[in-house]
Amino acid sequence: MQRRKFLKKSGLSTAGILSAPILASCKTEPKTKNIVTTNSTIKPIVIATWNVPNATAEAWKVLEKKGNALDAVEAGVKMEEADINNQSVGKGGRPDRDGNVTLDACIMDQNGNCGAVVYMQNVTHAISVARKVMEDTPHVMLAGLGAEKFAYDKGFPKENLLTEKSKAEWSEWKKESKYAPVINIENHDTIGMLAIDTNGDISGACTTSGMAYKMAGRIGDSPVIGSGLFVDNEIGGATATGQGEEIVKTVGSFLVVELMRQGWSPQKACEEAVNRIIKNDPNYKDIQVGYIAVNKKGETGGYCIHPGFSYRVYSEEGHENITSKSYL
Ligand code: SD4
Repeated sequence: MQRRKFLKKSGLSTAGILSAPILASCKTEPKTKNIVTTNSTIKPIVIATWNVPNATAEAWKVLEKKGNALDAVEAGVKMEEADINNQSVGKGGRPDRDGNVTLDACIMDQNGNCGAVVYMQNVTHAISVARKVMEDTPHVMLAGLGAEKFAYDKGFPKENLLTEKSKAEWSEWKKESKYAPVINIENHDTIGMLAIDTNGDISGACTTSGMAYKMAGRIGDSPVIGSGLFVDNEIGGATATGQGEEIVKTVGSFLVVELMRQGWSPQKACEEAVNRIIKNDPNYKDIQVGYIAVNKKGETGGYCIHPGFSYRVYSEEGHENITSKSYL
């Protein structure tokens, strides 16, 4: 698989969400609703962006013991944060252009509570700090030094997140210093995860070190509730990977969930969210964005611009990596 295609910055204008004319123009607008009112159909499930078998297996361990979806997604994505071979998340992540590894993460539970950290350095488990923000503060989002100090206050250890491998690659990159994000840079990238537990409750988590060699201070979609992740326990959840700027401009994960609220399947909702990006950006061939979604019935979907994206599903029916359909 070709993993290294260079991207360009795009001039996407801000896209409106859920405006009546746009929805009215959608030929596949469905007639049915996805809201489930009984628990007879509840089947636990976990899905995650990219082929991350260790992460989904860890989340499943929580679900099969009848643990809750929030604990499952936290435990799942922590596997990737701790894996120094995953250079897009947590420890071992690629740095910004100044050589600093800065992490973004958010988490959302079945009650609509959420927490996030952005631009946080020196702490591996950004997702757990985000959860602490959600549970132990009156706020939703902490940034930079404030997030880091909060993490230490909560007992998280200070660690050097820049591995020799990522440092060496950065030193090489500095020779030309050309910011050119790479499509499908690995087969495991930013991890977004959604789970439904045995009570039928849905939670989600999303964590990343962001785009490699980004400007200092840059924040993508991943820690932004509604962009990188959104959960509505009545409807379902969605999460994203890829070029965050495009996802933020279309409030992508919120859009997917709102489309499911109107009866769209997770698959069709992900497709429409990608279509919104494509419609507004003539340079769409130069960017990658992928969405995954699950609805309250446990149906899943995924869609992306470029081939090469996949998502991992773990349920009672098995554990598999699904190649996402793509626009191109
Ligand atoms: C970001 N969405 O920071 C993340 C990066 C990513 O594939 O997903 N890369 O924009």
